Amino acid sequence: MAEKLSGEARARALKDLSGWSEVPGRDAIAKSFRFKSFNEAWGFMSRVALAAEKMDHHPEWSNVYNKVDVVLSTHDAGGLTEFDLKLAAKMDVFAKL
Ligand code: H2B
Repeated sequence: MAEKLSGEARARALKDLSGWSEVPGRDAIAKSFRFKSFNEAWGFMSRVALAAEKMDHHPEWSNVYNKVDVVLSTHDAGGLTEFDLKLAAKMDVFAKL
């Protein structure tokens, strides 16, 4: 099972991600993605869904029209792990497509 990130490794990893912030009161990160339309938001979600299934690591998210709010945390570990950082980085790439 993935280890929870802590200390310096955690701080360094968070610094490398842009637009993600720590969730108050929870060992998790969040980002709100905005697109031009529902169609683009859904395209993003479809790409993320395929990557998440492949990784067996899934986002907590909600969608309203062109906005997708995402929270990432590793439930099995009870906090932030390498998997969350990998999925966050993929999401950032997909959001720019
Ligand atoms: N996603 C996330 N975000 N955290 C997990 O701990 C997790 C997951 N565990 N997706 C996976 C599925 C696990 O429940 C299955 C059984 O592999």
